[in-house]
Amino acid sequence: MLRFTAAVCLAGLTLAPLALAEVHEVKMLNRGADGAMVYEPDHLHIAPGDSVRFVPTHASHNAASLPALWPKGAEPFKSKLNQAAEQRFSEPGLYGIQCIPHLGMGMVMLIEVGDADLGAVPWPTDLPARAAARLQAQREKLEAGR
Ligand SMILES: [Cu+2]
Repeated sequence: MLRFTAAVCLAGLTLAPLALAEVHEVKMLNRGADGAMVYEPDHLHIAPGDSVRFVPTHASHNAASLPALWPKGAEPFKSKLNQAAEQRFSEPGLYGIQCIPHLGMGMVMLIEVGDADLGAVPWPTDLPARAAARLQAQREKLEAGR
C-alpha cells in the first residue's frame, strides 16, 4: 500500500512540472558568440522563485550582484571564482550581474524577474564603457523579446 501511494505521488509530480520553479543555466566563457568574456545567455527573463545556475565552463570567472543595477531590498550575492553557483531570485525586478575580474571587459548580464517596468529602473551611469554598452544591448533584447 505504501509503495502504491508513493508511485501515485511521483506520477502527480511529473504531471505538474509547470508548478515547479525552474533552474536556468548560464555559462561563464572566455569567448562566446558575442565576443570575449561573456555570460551565455547574457539576458534572461525568469519567473519569481526561479534560480539561475552559473557554470564555470571556462576558468577565472564568477557571478556577483551589480550594486548599481539591483532592486532595493533584494539580497546581494557573490559566487566564488571557478565554482558553479546557484542563485534564487524571488523579488520581481531587473538584476545586473557582473564577473568581478572582468567588469572592465564588459562581462555583465541582465536578469528580469517577473515583469519589471524597465522604463522606471534607474539606469547606472558610472560603469566601464564596455559593460555599459553590453547592458544597454541586453536591455534592448529583453524589451524586444516581449
Ligand atoms: Cu569573467
